[in-house]
Order: sequence, then structure tokens, then C-alpha cells
Amino acid sequence: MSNINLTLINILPEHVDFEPKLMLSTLLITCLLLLAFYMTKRTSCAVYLIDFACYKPPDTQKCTKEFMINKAQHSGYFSEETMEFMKKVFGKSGLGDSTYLAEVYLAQVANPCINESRREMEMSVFGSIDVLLKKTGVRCEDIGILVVNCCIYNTMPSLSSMVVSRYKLKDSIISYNLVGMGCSAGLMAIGLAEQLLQVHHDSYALVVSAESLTENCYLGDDRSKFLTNCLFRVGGAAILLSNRRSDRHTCKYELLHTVHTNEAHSDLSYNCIIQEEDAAGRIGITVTKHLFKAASAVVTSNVTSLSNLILPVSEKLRYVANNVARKLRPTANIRPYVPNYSVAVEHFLPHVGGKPVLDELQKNLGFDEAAMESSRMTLYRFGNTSSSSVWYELAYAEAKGRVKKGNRVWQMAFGSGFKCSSVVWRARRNVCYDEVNPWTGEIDGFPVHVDYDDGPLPFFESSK
Ligand SMILES: *[C@@H]1O[C@H](CO)[C@@H](O)[C@H](O)[C@H]1NC(C)=O
Ligand SMILES: *[C@@H]1O[C@H](CO)[C@@H](O)[C@H](O)[C@H]1NC(C)=O
Ligand SMILES: *[C@@H]1O[C@H](CO)[C@@H](O)[C@H](O)[C@H]1NC(C)=O
Ligand SMILES: CC(=O)N[C@H]1CO[C@H](CO)[C@@H](O)[C@@H]1O
Repeated sequence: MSNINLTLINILPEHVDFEPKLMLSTLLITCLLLLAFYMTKRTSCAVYLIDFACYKPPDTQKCTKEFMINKAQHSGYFSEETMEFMKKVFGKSGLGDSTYLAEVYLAQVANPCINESRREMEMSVFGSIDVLLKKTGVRCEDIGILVVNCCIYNTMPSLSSMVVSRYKLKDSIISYNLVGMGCSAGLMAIGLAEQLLQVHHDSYALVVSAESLTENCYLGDDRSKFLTNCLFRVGGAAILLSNRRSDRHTCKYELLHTVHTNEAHSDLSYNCIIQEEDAAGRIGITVTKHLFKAASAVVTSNVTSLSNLILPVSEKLRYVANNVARKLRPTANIRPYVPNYSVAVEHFLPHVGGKPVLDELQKNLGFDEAAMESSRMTLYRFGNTSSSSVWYELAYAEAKGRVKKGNRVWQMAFGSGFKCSSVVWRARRNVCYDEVNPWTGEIDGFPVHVDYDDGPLPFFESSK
């Protein structure tokens, strides 16, 4: 402080007497301090996660893999080869026999019309919001920000208007409806809500992530489009965020970091998951064999940014030392150092795209089997529920009683674009038993052992 004082005095004009000089410098310092206070206050508006809720569909929508195969076989839409492909994919998928299918496919004759998809969305979106409102006791009129994301369902009025209409949210509500943004959209919605909370003080933000199965079924034999028919399941989550200081002591988590990467500037990334028509004009989502390459590029780049924010100095030093060693002795074949992420986060919750995706992540980020339990069990129990999957995983860790005060939680989602988002939270308290957790009543039965077929991945076999 005295240093600043001196410099200030020195730059004052010579002819000013000592007293006014002192007064002037005191004034300047006060201004600087006020400015610093104001700036730190603006940039450190904390965002709290009060609670979240995951939708649990009715038991009547549970279906086994065998049921799905039978249903597909009798639908008359698919060839014998496609059915063989479906069986092979199921053998490798990591999905169990109690995931949820959309109601429309359980009927004798499926008729995926607009009415049906609206009904499906109402069930999962309202289903999760109802639970969240009950859990948190927040009043609808206090919600100032609403962000809803759903990739495929896009109608008028929008999904976010459906929510405003149903819950009679106030007319000054700031609402956004994100469509077509893939599995990473849920965490992007959190990022958007975070930014809105930086400028709208004393607010609650409601974020809802869901996906439509009804409009997502591909009725053809092109294998690169058939994959999503196999892995994709019903799910939805509602999350309540707040920047009110009074929620600091009651909330579950505090938001530490959000990191978003979008590599759509690369053609390979852009084209690897894409909605289009097949040769016969039937709409589907093509997943190409470049998926892993694109995903790995975007995840690496995002994780690099995140590592800078979360890794302790010791891990960074090891990483740098390894990099230098590899540069100096390129012929020595030194293996790249994978930082130990377990020192920076206690819970790693990646989007459950499918078993091969989880395997790849585990290998590249060096997590042990225990760290992967939440994601593998979520894949087994609920399937790929798109953007809401990371919330079922967090619910799993909570139901197991593993989330302790101070624990850091890393949610990571990636999807079409190709995009990757990471969000890191810190638990502000021990999370206790919760009877409206989707895992309640069955959590003691987990983890289960999941059987997988051996052999090469059938996912990207080309169709004949
Ligand atoms: C769709 O729902 C509306 C209102 O529930 C109903 O009036 C209409 O007949 C339904 N249309 C079809 C094709 O089921
Ligand atoms: C990574 O860090 C965790 C937590 O400090 C520790 O338990 C584990 O042994 C470390 N793993 C390796 C490979 O060093
Ligand atoms: C998970 O489901 C989404 C939504 O259908 C799909 O876009 C994505 O490709 C799926 N992931 C994998 C690995 O199939
Ligand atoms: C918000 C943020 O840090 N995003 C980063 C994600 O990763 C890319 C690639 O490293 C960075 O350029 C972004 O800044």
C-alpha cells in the first residue's frame, strides 16, 4: 500500500502543498479500492445449485432388449440384416433390461404423431419440474430465468412456452429454448443460465433437459442411422439454480467452472452426427465412424482448458516436465503423462453415450473402475437419455451417500457439432438420503455386473 502511496505522491504536480497532496492521494486510493471491490463483486457472483430432479417414467414403460427386438421384428420396417445388427449392438451396448421406452412404441401399432411427442415431452418435462418444485418449495412466481433444451422436439409454441403456460410463470420471465444442440446441450444450458445469473441479481433459474424418442425413431435399414434406435431412451431432468446469497447455506452445490468447446469448424466434426434422409427419403440421425476421432479431439481440447483450472500445481508440473522431456528426447518414446484427475475431482460423471464411449474416456483420462461406476450403472439402468444423463449419474452418487461436503463433481457431456461441455461443482454440504431420487428403493442392488459380448465393435459396420 505504501508503495502505491509514494508513486501517487510522486506523480502529483510539484507546486501542490503536502496537505492537499495527501488528501488527493487518499481520495485516489479510495477510488481505486472502491473500483477493485466493485469489479470483484461483479465477477464473483456465485451460482448455487439448490436441487435437481430426474424424471422416472412409469414401470409400464420399462422394456427389455428382447422386447425391443421382437417389437422391431414385427413392425415390418426392418430387414433380417438390420435385426442381426440390432442384436449385436445390444450385446455391446452396456444397456440393461429395465430402461424406458416411449409410450408410443408400446402400442400394438405405433403412430408417432405430434400429439404423441407432445404427450411424451409433457410427461418428462412436467414430471421432473413437479418433483423439483416439491423438493425445493420454490414458488413459481419467483423463477426469473428459464432455459429448456431438447434436441429433436421442436414445435410451436416452444417447449419453454409449454413450461411457462403450465406453471404460470411471470410475464417478465427470461426464457430460452435450445433445440438441435445434441447431448451436450444440457450443460450448455447450465452455462447459459450461469451467464444470465451474472446480470440478473437475486434470481432463480430453472434449467430443464429432456429428449424426444417419439420423433427420433428411424424406420429404415441404413445402419449408420439405426444406432440411435438401439441406445436412446426416455429421460429428463430439472435443475434449480440461484444467485441469492440467502441460498448459500441451504443449497447442495456451488458452481465452480463451466468450459465449452465447439469444433463445428472442422468438417469431420460437423458431419459425424447429422440428421438427414436416407436413399428412400426416411429421416434419421447418421452416426459415422468418425465419431470417436471427433469426440476425442473435442474432449481433449476441452479437458486441456479445464485442467488449467482444476489441477493442482504438482500435477501441472509433472505434465509440463513430461512434455519437455518428450520434446527434448523425441526418439526415447516417453509416454505422455496423463494427469491424475482424481486429485482434482471426487466424482467424474461423463455423458453415457454407450459402453465404447465410456471405455475410451476411462482409458484416456486414466480413471479407475470405481470412478466409472456412476456412469456405467446409469447406462445400464436408464440407457442413453441424451442431455439429462449426467443428472442421473449425480443422483446415483447421491443415492449411494458418496457426496460429502467439499467434494468436487465433474460433469462432462459431448455430442453433435461436435461440442463438449464440462461443468464442475463443489458440494456445500453432505447430501443425505432423498426419497425422490430416481434410484431410491433400488440403489442397494447396484453396482451390478454387466455382461458384454466380445469381439469387434459392430457400431459402424457399413450396410450392404
Ligand atoms: C390430438 O390432440 C387433440 C387434443 O387433445 C385432439 O383434439 C386431436 O384429435 C388429437 N389428434 C390426433 C391425430 O390424435
Ligand atoms: C490419484 O490420486 C488419488 C487421490 O489422491 C489416489 O488415491 C490415487 O492413488 C492416485 N492414482 C495414481 C495412479 O497415482
Ligand atoms: C445418444 O443418444 C443421442 C440422441 O439420440 C444420439 O445423438 C447419440 O448419438 C447417442 N450416443 C451414441 C454413442 O450413440
Ligand atoms: C470456456 C473455455 O475455457 N473454453 C475452452 C474450451 O477448450 C477450447 C480449446 O482448448 C478453448 O479454446 C476454450 O477457450
